Amino acid sequence: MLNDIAHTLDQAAASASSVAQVSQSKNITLPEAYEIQKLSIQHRLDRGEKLIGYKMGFTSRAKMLQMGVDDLIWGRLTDAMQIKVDQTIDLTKYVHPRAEPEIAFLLKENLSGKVTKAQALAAVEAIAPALEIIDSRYQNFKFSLEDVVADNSSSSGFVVGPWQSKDSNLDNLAMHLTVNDEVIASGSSKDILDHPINSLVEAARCIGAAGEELKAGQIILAGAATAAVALAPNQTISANVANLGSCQFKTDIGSISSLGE
Ligand code: OOG
Ligand code: MG
Repeated sequence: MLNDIAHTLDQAAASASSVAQVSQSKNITLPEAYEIQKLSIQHRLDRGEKLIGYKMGFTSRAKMLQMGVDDLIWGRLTDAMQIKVDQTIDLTKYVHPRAEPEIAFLLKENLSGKVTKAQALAAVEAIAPALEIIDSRYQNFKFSLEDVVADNSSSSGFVVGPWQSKDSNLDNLAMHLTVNDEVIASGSSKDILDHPINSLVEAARCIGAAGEELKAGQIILAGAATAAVALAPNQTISANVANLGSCQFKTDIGSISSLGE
């Protein structure tokens, strides 16, 4: 049964089509939801994609409020999800994409289980401003906690800006999401679990509890500081993090008749 759901969600992502929430027809537990996520991502790995990191979700109040979910979640990142700085994305490859400003960590050591903030930081190679493109495979971008976890926590794409020293100060840095040079959402690095390093501590704990390990060379997204913004054609979307810099991507001019559902 879990395998069937994993297959459906993988196909929905691959074909940019939406499906009904799992919870509408079945009661699944949170551990089952993570199992579905794993099975679903395995389909991608079987097609040749590589696991290159993890993302944390609902690490800020702004995100919890926007989506009506109030527990930390995590998902897997593959190489096919990475979008280059300044790349133009094809909107037909998404169901109803949204972008959100984040901070990324690059690891130089493995990290797993209960670690202190100092241990987490010691495992970091570099820090960067980042953007995540989330795209729920569920109709109307609506889901329960279990639904979104099964759907790889809405993970769809991400952009990582220039890597900066791991010693960069991450306290209370202003974070802005701009669309075509207009600031659409603003927050602070402090909005991410009071400090983004806490997100890395949580990633090590949650992913460790699932029997996996954050690995040297992997990228970990700390979670958005602001609510996500829906994408439309012909946009330039940037995340700007004070002192760390910025990164951006573009959307094509394509038709959006299929966006929304
Ligand atoms: C779930 C993913 C949440 C974040 O940064 O908080 C997330 C969603 O909002 O669809 O990526
Ligand atoms: Mg995110």
